[in-house]
Amino acid sequence: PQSIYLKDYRKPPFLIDHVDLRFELFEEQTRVHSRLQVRRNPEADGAERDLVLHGEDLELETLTLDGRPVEDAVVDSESLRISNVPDQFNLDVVTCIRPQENTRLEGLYKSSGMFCTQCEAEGFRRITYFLDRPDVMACYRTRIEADSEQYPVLLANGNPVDHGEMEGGRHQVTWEDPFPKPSYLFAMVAGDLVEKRDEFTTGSGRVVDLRMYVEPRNSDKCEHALASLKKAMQWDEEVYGREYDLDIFMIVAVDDFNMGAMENKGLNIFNSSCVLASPETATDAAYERIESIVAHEYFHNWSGNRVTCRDWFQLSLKEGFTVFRDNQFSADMGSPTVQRIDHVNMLRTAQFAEDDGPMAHPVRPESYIEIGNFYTLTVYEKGAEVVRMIHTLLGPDMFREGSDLYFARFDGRAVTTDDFVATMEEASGRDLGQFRRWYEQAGTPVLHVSDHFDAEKGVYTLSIEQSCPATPRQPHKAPFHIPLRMGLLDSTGEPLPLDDIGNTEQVLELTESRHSYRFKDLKERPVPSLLRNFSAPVKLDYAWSRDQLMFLVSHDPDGFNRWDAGQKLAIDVIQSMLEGNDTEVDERLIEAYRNLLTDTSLDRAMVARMLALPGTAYLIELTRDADVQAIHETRQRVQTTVANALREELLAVHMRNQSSEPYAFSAERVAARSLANSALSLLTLIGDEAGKDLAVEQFRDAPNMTNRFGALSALVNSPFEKERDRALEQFYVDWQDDPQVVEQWFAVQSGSPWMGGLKRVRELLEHPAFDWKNPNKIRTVIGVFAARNLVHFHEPDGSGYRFLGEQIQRLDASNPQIAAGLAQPLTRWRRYAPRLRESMKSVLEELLAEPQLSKDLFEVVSKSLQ
Ligand code: B3K
Ligand code: ZN
Repeated sequence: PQSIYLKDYRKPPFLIDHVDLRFELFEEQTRVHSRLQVRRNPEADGAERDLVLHGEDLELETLTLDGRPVEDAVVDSESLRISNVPDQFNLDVVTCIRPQENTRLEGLYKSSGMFCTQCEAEGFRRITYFLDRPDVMACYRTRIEADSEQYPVLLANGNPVDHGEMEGGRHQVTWEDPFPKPSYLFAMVAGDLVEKRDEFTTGSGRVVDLRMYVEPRNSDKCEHALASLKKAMQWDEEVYGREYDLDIFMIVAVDDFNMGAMENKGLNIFNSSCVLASPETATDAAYERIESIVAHEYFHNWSGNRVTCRDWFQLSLKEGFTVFRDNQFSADMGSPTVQRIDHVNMLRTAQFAEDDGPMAHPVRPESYIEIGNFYTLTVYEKGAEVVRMIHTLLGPDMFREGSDLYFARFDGRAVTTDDFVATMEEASGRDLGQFRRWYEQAGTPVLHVSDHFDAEKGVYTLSIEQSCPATPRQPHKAPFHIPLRMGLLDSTGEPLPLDDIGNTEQVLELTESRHSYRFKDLKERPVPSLLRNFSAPVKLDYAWSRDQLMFLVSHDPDGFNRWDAGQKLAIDVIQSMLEGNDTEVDERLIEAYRNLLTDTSLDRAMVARMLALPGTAYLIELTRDADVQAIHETRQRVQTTVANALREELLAVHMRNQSSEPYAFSAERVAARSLANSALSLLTLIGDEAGKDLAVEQFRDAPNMTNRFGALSALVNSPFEKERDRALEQFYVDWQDDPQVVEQWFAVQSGSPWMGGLKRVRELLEHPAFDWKNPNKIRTVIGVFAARNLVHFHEPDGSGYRFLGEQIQRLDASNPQIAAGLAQPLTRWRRYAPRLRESMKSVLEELLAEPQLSKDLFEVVSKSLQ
């Protein structure tokens, strides 16, 4: 397979202004008629005589140019070439495809009896021949013909403009999308679906029809998504001045979907698990996920659809910006601090790992073999952090001016991350020249901080040095432009003024390898509070004492840093036990937790976050030659020691946070449920009998899925085997007909270190509810095992790795995108203790030796062995 390079980008030699599609849907095959209005691109870099269209797995039936059959077209497995075409012409193409056999779930495919599409990034070429690249934007008219009874609902982008009965019990609906769009935003759906309606009145007074389409059995699971959508529409008007543009906005839920959701113009398609919810079937976590994904896809209407990407190297232009927007939205809907904590926790655990591994790449990658492999945490999450830093450097008002200018100037165009940054510069007058390195250089920068207090002069000096490790093809890094938000506290916890005006917080802008900052007129040595609210995606290295951390846990005015100080304290305790420097758990940690549990004035959502020890995956990420078993055991020991010491407090917290009110998805209630469930799981973890009884009772009487699943999860992660098995059995009996709930049931088992590891996971693969064609089932059994059940996945005999290798190999033939995604945990092999490392590597080598590897898997495996 060949690499594609950003430096080779050329403007498209031809443009397509209009696309007229007609789909004849049948059970054995689908015929696609396409008429393209093509013209030579006046801005193209060179004059191409031939038109080359993308196309994969298509059967070409007829091809005519301006009404005349084309005889000498050359077709290969990836393209169609027509030589010596005129400057402007109509091309009619008829192709035949087989959606019912499409297991890759790219292009047009079938999922539980309905037809649906997924075209990003390069799926449209599996439907018909096309210039399938985002800088070719066209207006689409789509006519769908199908059996009236089996497929009463026929949807595509835009507005419906015609419909009618046809012969043979068939019907047609025709849709027109007035906005030019790249082919990756094309969508169509045909099925027997129920429609849920709502509406939203925009700021300018237009009434938008909101419609959600689901299978009849899911008709009571739409309310939350529709409510989230309306909140998102309102928010985008208020915060970004962005109004919706079409008369209809549609959401469709499908069970078989490779990722979370897709922002097709006017017709968003969602993975059922990211959109369907009712209090009985979905946990609070699912409610939160749905709210943010619905918003994310909606926000793409401007950041992605109206203004799109020139080429796939610019993916973060739409994804980084849209993740930043959905993070801001979630912060506004609930607690900003809690939202930030959850997000940074994920970023530090998973994106930092990616940035430190063989697949590390810049936010704007320079090359790829398969673009499907670049929908990464770096492009999405680090990309969002980069936009957040621009927001921090410019301030909210300038940032808004910049985004207004960006949307106005580039509306209807396909642009680059550089266009985005240049617009921000222009609006603010700030120079972001050096800042652009965040898009170009991979790797997580490290800040080494040291300090000095001159008691006589009352001067405190902070010295900060930045560096960034080498990453593939980038041995040397130039300094980044890093905004470091900080403050200083005196010994009573009061914030100290940092300048003459009396500001107690500052954003230091680091641009050089070394800086030192002096703070004057201090009576005593201050305690520094650094990188507040995680103002940059960097690792911060400063030798905190445990007393300083304890102090920050209770005094830092920055909520994020209070949480982070607690995490650092716990990490220090766990690490020094691991290294043999400490034999017992530091009493201070237990006291910190005791305060959290007894102080009822604290925000409960925060307390739940603070109670959680740093995850095993994050601890691994902080360790060279990681010995997973030792890390897991030590963490577990700290956890059980704390829980044993605080048994009474945990029982009291569980009791205090019960409610008899009907389910409400409010920040307040979510926080109470999350705290009660955290307390319960700590109690069952230590084998506490009272905790067990509470869990059994909560499982039995739970009025909603959050409580029920919380109890199930507490039992599954405990020594109470009998109660656990009973609960698991009951849960399945109750919910076997609901795929989203069964997925939860799979995940709680495959992710639990208590459930017999690989043996159990193999049993789940044999379970009647498991389905090799359904990505959610694959992810919740195989993916969750490898990502969360770390002691068993990293079994020293290598059995976990071999298991994963087998499944990846099996899946590569049917769904390469999913197979390549599952291989991620293996790519981190260099991080582990020698014995683990060697067996991970040999699994990768075996995969690489396979003769029929997909492009997707080849790229991941070969790059991780380099
Ligand atoms: N843009 C899609 C992701 C498409 C992934 C293609 N492999 C969803 C999103 O980010 O909103
Ligand atoms: Zn997105």
